[in-house]
Amino acid sequence: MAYKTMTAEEAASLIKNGDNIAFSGFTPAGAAKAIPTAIAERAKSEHAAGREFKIKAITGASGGPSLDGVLAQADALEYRAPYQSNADMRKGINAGSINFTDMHLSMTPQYMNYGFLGKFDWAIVEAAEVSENGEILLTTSVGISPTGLKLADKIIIELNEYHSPKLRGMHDIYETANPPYRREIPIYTCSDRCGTETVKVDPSKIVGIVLTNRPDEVGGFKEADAITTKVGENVSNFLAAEMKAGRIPAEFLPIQSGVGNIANAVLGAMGSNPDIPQFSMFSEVLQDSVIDMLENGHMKFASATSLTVTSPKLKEIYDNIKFFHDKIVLRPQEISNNPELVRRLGIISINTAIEVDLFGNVNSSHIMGKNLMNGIGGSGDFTRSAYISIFTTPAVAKGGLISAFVPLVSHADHSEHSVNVVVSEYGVADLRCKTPMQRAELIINNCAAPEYRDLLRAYMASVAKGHTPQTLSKAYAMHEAFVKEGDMHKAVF
Ligand code: 0RQ
Repeated sequence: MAYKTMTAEEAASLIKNGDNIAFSGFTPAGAAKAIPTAIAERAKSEHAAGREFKIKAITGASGGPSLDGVLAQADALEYRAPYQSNADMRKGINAGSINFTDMHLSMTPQYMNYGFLGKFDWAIVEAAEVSENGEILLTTSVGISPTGLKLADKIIIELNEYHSPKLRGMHDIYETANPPYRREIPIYTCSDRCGTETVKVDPSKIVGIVLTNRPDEVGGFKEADAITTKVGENVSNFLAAEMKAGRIPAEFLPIQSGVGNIANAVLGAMGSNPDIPQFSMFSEVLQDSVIDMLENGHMKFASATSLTVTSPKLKEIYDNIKFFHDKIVLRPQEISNNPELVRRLGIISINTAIEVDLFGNVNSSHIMGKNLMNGIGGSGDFTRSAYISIFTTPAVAKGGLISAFVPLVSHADHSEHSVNVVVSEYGVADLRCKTPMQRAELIINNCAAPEYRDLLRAYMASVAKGHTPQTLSKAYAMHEAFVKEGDMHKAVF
């Protein structure tokens, strides 16, 4: 091998306190694992010796437990962006010990290019192959890796033989130029390719290769329950009706779908709805259900930045790579989530809300206005430019003590101007081109849990009139009732 091989511990010993590191990974897929774990161990021993040791870590989205989990547990993070979904990391962020910026995921590579995230000392990237002339074959995600590899002073590769070199051809690496020299992205259908199979770097920047053999740490899914199944059916029936009404073309439109159990249930319901034709995905994450739908013909093509699939599903893909090669493309997140492409291709976006207010503003990221759950992720990249933007949520949380439908969101991620359709297990509120008053009525009557409808109606009856009726002193009465008495039902209007 043309490069120096080293252990993860040797690699970690090269990192300095305060270094800014771009790690591969978008969700646990393709995330660096061995080196961040060794960095966490190094941090622990430095701390034990009374020395400061923290890094700045930028990834595509969340990382796995061997990245986010270990670094948070070792108190090794000075700064983290743009998304996370790890319990220890969440604790550190909400306690104020980890500085974190919740960021639109398509913007992260741009902010790196613009210098907004500082100079990068390192790119630590998982690869399936590295050639002597510096061609890097990425694994199950692209994320920010091309940008990190380009900008970082030095590179360390985790060469993970768990992943198959058969992945070659599945990636499409393309970077936009910085303004004012930017042209349109030459992608006009979901399956178009405009880039290269590998990321090309200056080989002299690669200071070491760490050999590993580790699967992605992608968790399984809960079986769909009665509520997620109903939400999925409501979305799928709404889309079928839109097509029947001629508002979605007969060849259908590409779908973006978030992560998690509701997203899985929505795709499942779409796959079994006879009125929805074969469709394509133009999304950020491909989960197990997408692979099944490509196999059974419900889905034509899938474009994303990560293959966030369980190990058995990944094996299925590697064993049947010929079939999947012309059905999946993995792009940098700047491209997979690019608003220019979302608008051009007419993407229907489907994401999950934590809470929705009566006027259609959506909170996807915070609990009771203050504590971060995961982050906005790619939901804003797609929502703002979508052909139809949809948000799903169960009508209640915490056994009914919290209503997902509230007078005013306690944190705003997606505004009423970008949110088209809201769906719960009870039904669909189609907010398109409606007034604030009409939106409130639709959300209360169609989506809110029946046990909360009278309370929400009492709020609307009591508020000061205006284009968007609202009484600021009462707008958070339901949240306050939960915070003080543990139950939103106790709000009085
Ligand atoms: O809490 O974990 O303590 O039980 O939030 O909620 O219902 O299990 O649903 O796992 O799909 O997460 C929005 C957080 C939903 C997720 C969110 C509590 C609830 C539970 C989780 P527990 P569920 P999910 C893709 C694109 C980011 C935006 C996005 C998410 C926990 O989907 O992070 O879609 N989305 N990005 O009890 C208090 C409420 C609550 C509440 C739910 N109103 N108040 N707690 N919970 N609603 C991501 C990427 O870009 C990679």
